[in-house]
Amino acid sequence: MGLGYIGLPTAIIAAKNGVEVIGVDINPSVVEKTNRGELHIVEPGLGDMLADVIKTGQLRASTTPEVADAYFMVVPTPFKGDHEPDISYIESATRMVLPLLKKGDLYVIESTSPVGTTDKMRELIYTERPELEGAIDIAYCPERVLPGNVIYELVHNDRVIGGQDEKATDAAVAFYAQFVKGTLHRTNSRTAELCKLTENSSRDVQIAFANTLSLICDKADINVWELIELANKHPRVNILLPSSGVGGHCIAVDPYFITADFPQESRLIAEARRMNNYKALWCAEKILHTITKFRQAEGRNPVVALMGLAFKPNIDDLRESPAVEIVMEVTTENIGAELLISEPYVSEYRNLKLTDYREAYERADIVATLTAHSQFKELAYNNDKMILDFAGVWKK
Ligand code: SAJ
Repeated sequence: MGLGYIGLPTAIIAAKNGVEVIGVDINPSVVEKTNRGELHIVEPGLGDMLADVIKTGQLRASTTPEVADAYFMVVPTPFKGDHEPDISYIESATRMVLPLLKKGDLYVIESTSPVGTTDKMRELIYTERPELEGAIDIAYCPERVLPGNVIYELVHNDRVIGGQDEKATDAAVAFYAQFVKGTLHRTNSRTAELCKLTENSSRDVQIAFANTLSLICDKADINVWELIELANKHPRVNILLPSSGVGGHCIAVDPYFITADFPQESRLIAEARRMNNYKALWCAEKILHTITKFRQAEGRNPVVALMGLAFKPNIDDLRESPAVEIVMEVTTENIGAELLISEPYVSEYRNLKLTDYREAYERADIVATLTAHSQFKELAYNNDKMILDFAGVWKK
């Protein structure tokens, strides 16, 4: 259930390893495209694999589920209200398969979820189908793949598998063992749920520390990239990299699944979220301030290149992107400067006029790097320009 950035690659790789898979998505165009063997997402190397498993019939897509032996919930968990986790997609996907469930089936949630979600779905299943009480193997197994490296990580990353009981964990382990070469770590569903949230929250906290350093270094006129490189020479120090902020549907989202349920206990996690959100705002203010400084110094409006819209390098994903937030803020507040926005991975975005990154860089007086795409690193660093290298393209 769910043929998105995680569901589709998982369906394809399971099918490639001999599992007969029915991929279900409520979006008819996703289903049609998938059945034509065409990818609706950008992920290196996945297109050929899809074409193969569609041709062999090992995978077929549909808008409605069919009777099976195992059911996987790989649907979004967005927010509702003020960063409240919304598990309604998991619930509605579960309700779609409820009538099909039979004794001995496996039911797994892969969607990132607040602690206790699997318990809630267990209760829903057995309330609606009391005759099945205790006869379904119910487990939670979060995905851990990095967009851009999904095919490798889906097979080689270790997985955490948490059943509602030992038998359910066994059944889930047996399923993933068909295509996962990484170690399958056994636990219970609540621990597995919090483990996923912990992984992404720990990264968010570490990035918040790096972004904090970048603000300190800006004020102290110290090169933050050099500072971190030197500090990481210490055997027990491993600082991540500052950036224009934290985006995507994972690191910028999952910590709220902890802070919403444990507000008192998770203040450090909440503060890190605030820090990484603030970094995007700080970058926008820095750009606007630099425009004013240029105008005062040169007596004319500058040409400003805003480099990148994606939430991280070398992908086309703009979800929760700090770069987009910065561009929108600067576009709104800017008076007079000519803004050249470039994003090599998308041809259009909202009503923004996009400029080729080489032309934007060439023409610009002020250059702000918002995403560290590899293409940008081919551009020679030019001291005649006012460069705000938030994304660390040149690390100068
Ligand atoms: N970022 C920094 N500094 C860094 C590393 C990343 O600012 O040193 C920023 C990126 O620019 C981006 C954001 O953090 O805006 C997230 O990028 P990412 O590459 O750290 O992670 P995601 O969101 O693409 O994928 C994460 C991964 N989680 C961890 O590494 C703990 C991935 O393994 C998960 O499967 C994925 O979230 C998910 O789906 O949860």
